[in-house]
Amino acid sequence: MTTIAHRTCPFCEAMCGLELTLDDDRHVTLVRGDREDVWSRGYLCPKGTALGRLHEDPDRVRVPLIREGDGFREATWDEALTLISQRLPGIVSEHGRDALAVYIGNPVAHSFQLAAGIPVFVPMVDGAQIYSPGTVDQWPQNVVSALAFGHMWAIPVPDLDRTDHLIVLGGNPSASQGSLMAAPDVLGRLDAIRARGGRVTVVDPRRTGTVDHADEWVPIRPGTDALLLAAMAGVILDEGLADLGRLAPFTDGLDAVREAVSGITPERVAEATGIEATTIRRLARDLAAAPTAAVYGRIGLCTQEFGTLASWLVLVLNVITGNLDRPGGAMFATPLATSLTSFRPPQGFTFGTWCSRVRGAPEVLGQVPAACLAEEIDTPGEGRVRALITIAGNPAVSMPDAGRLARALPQLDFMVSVDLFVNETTRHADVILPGESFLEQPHYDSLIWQFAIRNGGRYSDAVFAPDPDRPREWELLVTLGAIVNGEALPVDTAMWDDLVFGGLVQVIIDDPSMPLSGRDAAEIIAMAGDARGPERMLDLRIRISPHWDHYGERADGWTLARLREHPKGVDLGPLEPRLPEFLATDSGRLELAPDHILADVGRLRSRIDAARDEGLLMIGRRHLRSNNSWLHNVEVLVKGRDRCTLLVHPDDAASRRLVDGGSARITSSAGSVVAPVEVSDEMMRGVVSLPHGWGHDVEGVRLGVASRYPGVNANVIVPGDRVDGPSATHAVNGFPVIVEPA
Ligand SMILES: Nc1nc2c(c(=O)[nH]1)N[C@H]1C(S)=C(S)[C@@H](COP(=O)(O)OP(=O)(O)OC[C@H]3O[C@@H](n4cnc5c(=O)[nH]c(N)nc54)[C@H](O)[C@@H]3O)O[C@H]1N2
Ligand SMILES: Nc1nc2c(c(=O)[nH]1)N[C@H]1C(S)=C(S)[C@@H](COP(=O)(O)OP(=O)(O)OC[C@H]3O[C@@H](n4cnc5c(=O)[nH]c(N)nc54)[C@H](O)[C@@H]3O)O[C@H]1N2
Ligand code: SF4
Ligand SMILES: [Mo]
Repeated sequence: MTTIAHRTCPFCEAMCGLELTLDDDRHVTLVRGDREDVWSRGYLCPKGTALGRLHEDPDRVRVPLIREGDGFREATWDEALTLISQRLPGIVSEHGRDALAVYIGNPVAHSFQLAAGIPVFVPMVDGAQIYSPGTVDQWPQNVVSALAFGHMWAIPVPDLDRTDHLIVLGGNPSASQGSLMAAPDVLGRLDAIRARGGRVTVVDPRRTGTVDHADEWVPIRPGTDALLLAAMAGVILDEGLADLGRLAPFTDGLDAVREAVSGITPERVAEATGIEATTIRRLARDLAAAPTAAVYGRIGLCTQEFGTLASWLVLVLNVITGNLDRPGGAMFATPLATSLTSFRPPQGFTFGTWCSRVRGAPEVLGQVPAACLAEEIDTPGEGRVRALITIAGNPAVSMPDAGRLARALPQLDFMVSVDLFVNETTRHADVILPGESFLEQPHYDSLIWQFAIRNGGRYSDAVFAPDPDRPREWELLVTLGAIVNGEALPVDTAMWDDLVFGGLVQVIIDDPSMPLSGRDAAEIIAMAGDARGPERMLDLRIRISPHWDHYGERADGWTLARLREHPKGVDLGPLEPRLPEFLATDSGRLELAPDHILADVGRLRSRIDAARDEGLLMIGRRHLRSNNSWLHNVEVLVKGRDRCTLLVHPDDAASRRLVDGGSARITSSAGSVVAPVEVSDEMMRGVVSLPHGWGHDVEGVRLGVASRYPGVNANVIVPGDRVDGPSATHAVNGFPVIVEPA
C-alpha cells in the first residue's frame, strides 16, 4: 500500500509544493511536483527530490552527541542538556554575556519552527554577540529598506508576471531559483516576458544559464555596478526621462540623488565597468521608455565593494521611472500571514551604536561582519568570545576567511550546535543537538512569502508523526535561551511560549495602527484555542494581516484553521500597490536619499579613476544541485563531474599556462587553495569563478557521501576584511587573486 502526502520543499525560495509517495515503512518512494498546487503547479528541481533521501540519510544526526576524545558519543537528551547547563551559564556569569556568541544560519529562514523560535531565543540571550550570514548576503538591501521605507525586511520584488522589461544584476535564478524574488520556475517566467514582447537583460561578469533566457548579456567588471547604475540614473535625470508618477507626492530626496550621480556619466564609467557608453545610454533610455519595468539586483550586487550603493541605485532607478509599487514594476507582497520581521524593533534601526572589539567594526542593524567571529574568538583580552552556539549554520565553510575560523573554533571553552550533520563546523562542538527531520515537522515559510511574486501562503502538516521522545526544534531554542540565563532543567517551554505570545498580543493591541487596537488581550488569547508554539504565532500573524479575520470581526477572513484546509496552497492574487500607507519612516515619506548611504558616494567617485591593474578578480557562483554548504551528502545531487572548479576565460588560461582539466593554485590576501581548472568563455576576461560551500575533506566530519566529493573551501581565500562599510557586508565577490598552474 502506498499513501500520498503533500509537503512544501524547504530548500529554496521557490517553495515548491511537492507530492510524496510513501510506502508502509515510512519510506519516501517518489517525490514529484504537485500539479494541483496553486503556487508551484508541478514545478520542482532536483533538490526537491532529495527530501526523502535526507530523511533517510544514515549520517543525519538523530540523537544528541557529546564530544568524547576526538569523536562523539551518543547521549540522551537529559545528559546533553544537563552538560550544557553545567557549562554555559558559568562562562556567561564569569566572563559576561558578550563572551557568548550565537551564529544563526540560513536555513532558519526556511524553517517554520526555527523562524518562530529565533524571535523568542534572541531576546533571551540579550547581550550575546549575534552573527548571521546576513552580512554575506542581503544586508545592503536591509539597510536600504530600513532607511527608505522604515521596514528593514520590506524588499520590493520584481512583478515578473506583468513586467515588460526586466534588468537582472548579480542574480542567477537558473542556479538559485530566485532570491528575494520567490517564484517557482523563474526561467519560464523570463521566457514569458519575452514571449509577450518584453525584454530581459542580465548584467553579470559571467554568461550564466539565466542569460539563455534573456535578450541581452551585459558583462560587467565585478564591483562596478554602482557606477553603471549611477550613470543610468544620470542619463534618465539629465535627459528629462524621469517620471515618478504617483510616487512623487510622497517621495523625498530627488535633488540629492541628482547631485549624487552628477558627473558620473556613461563616458566616465565605461572603462571602469567595461561597458561601452553607448550601451549604458541605451539601457537607461530603454528602461525609461518601457511601459512597465523592474530593476532587480541580488547577491552579486550585495556582496561586493559597493553593495549598499548598488542596492540603493536599484531602488533609485525603480523610483525615478515610476516603477516602484506599480503592477509590472517592483512591488511589495502582502502575504497571507504578516511576517514578524515587519514589526519595527523596539530599539529602532541602529547604525554604529557599538563597535566590534577587535577590528572596531561599527554595528549595522545590530550586526558586524560575520568574519569578525573568528578574530573575536582568537584574540585574547577582555570580552573575548569563549562560548558559541550555532543554529543551522556552517560558518567554517560559508563565512569569509574560513581558515581562520576553523583554527579559532577549537579555542572555544564550550560550543553547542543545533544541526542535522556533523560537518566542518559542528565537528568542533562539545554538544550537537539534532534538528528535526523535515518530514517530521510542519512547514510554513514565515519569511519567504514576503518576497513572493503573488500574495499567498501554504501550510504543510508533518508527513510523519514527530518523534515523541525529543523536544520540538523551537522548544530546543527556548531551552537553550533559558539555560544561558541559568534557569534549571527541565525548562518550562510552555510558560515561555505563553509569555512571549501574550507579550506580542499586548504590543499589537497597544499599537493604534494595528487591527486589534483596543481589543481585550485575554479574549484574543482565548480565541487562539488549543494551538501553541509556532502554530499559535502563525494564526496570530494571519489574523492580523490585511487578509485577517480580526479575531472574529470578519466572517470570511483567514485563520490558520482555514489555511490548513488548503494543503495545496492559497493564492490571493497578484501583488497590489501598498504605498504610501505602508511607509514607516519617521517622516512617513519615501526617503530616497538617506545620509547614511549618500555618505559613501565619495568612495564610489574615487573608484572611477582608480585604474588599477587588478590582475584577475574572483567571483563566486551557485549550482542548481547544491545548497550553500549542504545537500552534498545526497549522492544523486553530487555525483557526476566535479562542480567545484575554477572557471577561467580561454585567454586568461592561455596567458597563465592553465589547461582545462589541470589544476590551479589560487592565492589571495587571505590564503591559497588548489582547484581543477575549467576553461570557459562564459567568463568575461579578467574574471575567474569558484563556487562556495565545498571543502568536505576535513578530519572529523560525518558526511559519508560529501567526503567522497569534497571540493575545496573557496572561503579560505575570501578575505575577511573587504567590507562594504555602510552595510557591514563582506565583498566576497571581486577580490584580486593570483592564479598559477599547480
Ligand atoms: N541551488 C541553489 N540555490 C540557492 C542557493 C544555493 O546555494 N544553491 N543559495 C540560496 C541563497 S542562501 C541565496 S542568498 C540565493 C542567492 O541567489 P542569487 O543571487 O541568484 O545567487 P547566485 O546564483 O550566486 O548569483 C549571483 C550572480 O552574481 C554574479 N556576480 C558576482 N559578482 C558580481 C558583480 O560584481 N556584479 C554583478 N552584476 N554580478 C556579479 C555571479 O556571477 C552570479 O551569476 O540563492 C539561494 N538559492
Ligand atoms: N564565498 C561565498 N560565501 C558565501 C556565499 C557566497 O555567495 N560566496 N553566500 C553566502 C550566503 S548567501 C549564505 S545564506 C551563507 C550560508 O551560510 P550558513 O547558513 O552558515 O551555511 P549553510 O551551508 O546554509 O549551512 C546550513 C547548516 O544548517 C544545517 N541545517 C539545515 N537545515 C536545518 C534545520 O532545519 N535545522 C537545523 N538545526 N539545521 C539545519 C545544515 O546541516 C548546515 O550545517 O553562505 C554565505 N557564504
Ligand atoms: S526549486 Fe527545487 S529546491 Fe527550490 S523549492 Fe522547488 S524543488 Fe525545492
Ligand atoms: Mo543566502
